Amino acid sequence: LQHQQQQHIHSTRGISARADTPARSDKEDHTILAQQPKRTVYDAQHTGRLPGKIVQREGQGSNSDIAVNEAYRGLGWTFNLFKQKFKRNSIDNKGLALKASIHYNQDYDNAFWDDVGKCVVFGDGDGDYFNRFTIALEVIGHELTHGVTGNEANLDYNDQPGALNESISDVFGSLVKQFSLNQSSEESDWLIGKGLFTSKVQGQALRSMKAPGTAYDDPVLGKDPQPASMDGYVDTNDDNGGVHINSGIPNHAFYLVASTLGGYAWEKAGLIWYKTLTDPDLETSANFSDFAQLTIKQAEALYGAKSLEKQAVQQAWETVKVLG
Ligand code: ASN
Ligand code: ZN
Repeated sequence: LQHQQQQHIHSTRGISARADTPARSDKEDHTILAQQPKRTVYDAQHTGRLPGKIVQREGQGSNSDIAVNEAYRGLGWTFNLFKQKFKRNSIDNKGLALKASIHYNQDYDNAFWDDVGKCVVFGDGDGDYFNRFTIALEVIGHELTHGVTGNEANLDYNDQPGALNESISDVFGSLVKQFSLNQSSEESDWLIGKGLFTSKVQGQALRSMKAPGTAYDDPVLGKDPQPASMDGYVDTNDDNGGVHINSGIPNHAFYLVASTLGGYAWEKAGLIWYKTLTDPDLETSANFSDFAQLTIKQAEALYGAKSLEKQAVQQAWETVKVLG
């Protein structure tokens, strides 16, 4: 893991705490610093049997299979974002060992979180339209975040709560990528699944948080169906009620907050979303409006009732027409 620098300042001049941060005890600092990922990568060897054969353990050197290295690295960056920016110790906040399985099935055009095996699973793609799914770091972050959501709000995987569940995975997936590249909101492409399509596809990614509905437009795959506001909300029985479609709406709200506030998206927008995800008031059946109200509550708790941060959150949900 390359990105080990800490926001942790022990002053040599005898000044113990920074003015903008509440002092943490040395014991708490030590507990967080000591947390390390425990990663294992498995190879399903083009079968549907999970997790498969162990091909990489924590601390082992690099592997000759690029998918092994991509998966291992993705587990590490996801662990580090949650640890360093949100003080979360792995998926369950109790140091869960991270497992990834690659080469799942044949020509498999997807990746998923296996909640029974507590493992992220990646297909190789068909090679015709889709490349291997480990190619996009934000996809690895997306799938692992399904594990986090399952341990927290556990949002129902259909209709609006399902689209929120999907959106939260896109939000933290994108943050993992931005964190790995040390990118600000302005520098980020806000794409999910960049590099997954082969060159024959007319499209740059699976989804765009910045411009939902514009990620691809291909003669065979069709057009990106995502709306950017409630005006385009898609009522459908497909895809568990359009969970990967209507997620464009909360995705765009997050993008608007992050780009209004500027700088690193994990610092403010990400923290507000993380506090909301872990808020006991976020129910499994929450709809967009419920979630929006809680983000405003968390922005106020973090930054104050009259803060620019709270105003940005309120405005974003109004722009996407979730709030009136
Ligand atoms: N890649 C998808 C997701 O994480 C997998 C699925 O829909 N089951 O949402
Ligand atoms: Zn998902």
